[in-house]
Amino acid sequence: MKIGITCYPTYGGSGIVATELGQGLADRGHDIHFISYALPQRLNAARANIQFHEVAVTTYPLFDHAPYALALAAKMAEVAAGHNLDLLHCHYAIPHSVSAYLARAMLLPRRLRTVTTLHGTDITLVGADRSYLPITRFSIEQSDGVTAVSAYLADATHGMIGADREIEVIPNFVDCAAYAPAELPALRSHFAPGGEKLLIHVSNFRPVKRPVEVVRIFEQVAREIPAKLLMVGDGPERGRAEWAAREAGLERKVHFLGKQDSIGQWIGTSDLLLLPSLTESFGLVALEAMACGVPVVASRVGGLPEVVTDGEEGFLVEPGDIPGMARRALEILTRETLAERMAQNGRRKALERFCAARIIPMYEAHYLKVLESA
Ligand code: GMT
Repeated sequence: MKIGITCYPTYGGSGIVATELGQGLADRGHDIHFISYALPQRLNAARANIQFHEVAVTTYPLFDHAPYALALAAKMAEVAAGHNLDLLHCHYAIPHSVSAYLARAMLLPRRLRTVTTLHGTDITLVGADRSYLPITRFSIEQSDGVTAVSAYLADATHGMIGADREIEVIPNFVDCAAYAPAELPALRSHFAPGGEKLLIHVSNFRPVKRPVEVVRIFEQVAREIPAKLLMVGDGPERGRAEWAAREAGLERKVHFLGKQDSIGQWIGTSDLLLLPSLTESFGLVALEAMACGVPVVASRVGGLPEVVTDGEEGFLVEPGDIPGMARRALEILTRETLAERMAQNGRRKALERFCAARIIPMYEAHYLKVLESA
């Protein structure tokens, strides 16, 4: 198949999933065309059957806001016609699927198919600003195929736009070879020279990720046992989280590392992942930790219970319950057999249910279904 993929190319789960999907599909012989305003962050392998098409947005004194959705639609139509694409796969309804709808209309009577994958913020964005509801509903209804990364998100979408639209749940996945139990001794000895336990948080530091709570949870853990915290990523709440660490006198124990590559190596070197988010449609980083054999303490919200089973690969705690999360973290960090069992459970579950090799064929089957439909 010849497939166009549009995603947000930045640091975030949806861009990672879209990029890994494109690379996996290319490995399986498909021609992949990424269409976006920047090269997706994890697009790393040179392959003859992967191309990138940059969307340049013209600025003009009349425009207060550059019309990205229109520039994207024009580029989608150009690439689809020039490379004879079978379908466009959009990660996020807003604005990508609206652009794909326009591109498809521009190319009529040729029938270009469109698939939309919902990652979550499409729906929370609508929740926060109802003026987006009609266009979000429209773009989802008009897509030839729609997938969601968790049953929770599919249900939430049905709750918002009505139950008629078929939404296939295709969970996120992980490269089980790149994310595997392995620790980097140089990292471990640098950050935990005295044998301290290493906790890690990885996110884009949006308010929904609750990075300040991560620091507060760690503060309670570090009162009981020797421990260090690695904060990986960057975003709007980083300053507040750094301030919270300083205020608590933890500046020598909490390391803010900013955006990093090779996330699997950072996670694999750690003893526990903290993810106290207010909501997560899936929580890709929890899956990455499980694949690395690292237990997770996360909020019991959204799609996270579809990834982490409480008591099996980690613990789920009510969002905002800082003492509860600290207690669960301490339980794992002080009971070696429990930690080992959770590590093994996580790796096994990732291998059995969430490896790329298992999930990518589900997208292929979805595409075929869409192409065969009238
Ligand atoms: O959570 C974010 O801020 C980033 C966002 C994204 O665009 O990557 O994440 C969403 O999509 C991920 C990939 O499907 C999911 O793993 C995250 O749970 C989801 N974030 C939220 O629902 C808050």
